[in-house]
Amino acid sequence: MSAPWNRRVSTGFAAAGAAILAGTVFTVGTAAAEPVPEAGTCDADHVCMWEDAGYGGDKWVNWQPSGTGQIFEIGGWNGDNEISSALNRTGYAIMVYADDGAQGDAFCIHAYQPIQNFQEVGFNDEAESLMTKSAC
Ligand SMILES: [Ca+2]
Ligand SMILES: [Ca+2]
Repeated sequence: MSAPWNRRVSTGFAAAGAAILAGTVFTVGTAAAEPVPEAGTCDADHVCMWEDAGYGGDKWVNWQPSGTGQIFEIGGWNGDNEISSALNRTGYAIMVYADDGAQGDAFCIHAYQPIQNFQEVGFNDEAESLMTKSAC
């Protein structure tokens, strides 16, 4: 699920989300947006998450953690409550939380486990933050 303004955020107006909602879309564009990686691929030692099942749509998470207990904050306008698939190419377990700051309901992805569709594990469009652990 993705609102139309999310598409625009992904293509160059990341810092202008509030302005987009306020209706002044194309006058505030000073922030450089990061390039959107190709959907469906994930580099070794990275955790990647997408808005659609089957590793499709916008890729909102592309994280290379370096230890346990590290938190990745999914962006409020860039992925919160949208994640529907994940590839964990790290040796860490990845706790996926329903709230910011590694809070709320959680689901644990094992090391190197792919989640093709979060609907199948009851956590679709829920993720707002992540944390590495040594094991589930
Ligand atoms: Ca989704
Ligand atoms: Ca978040």
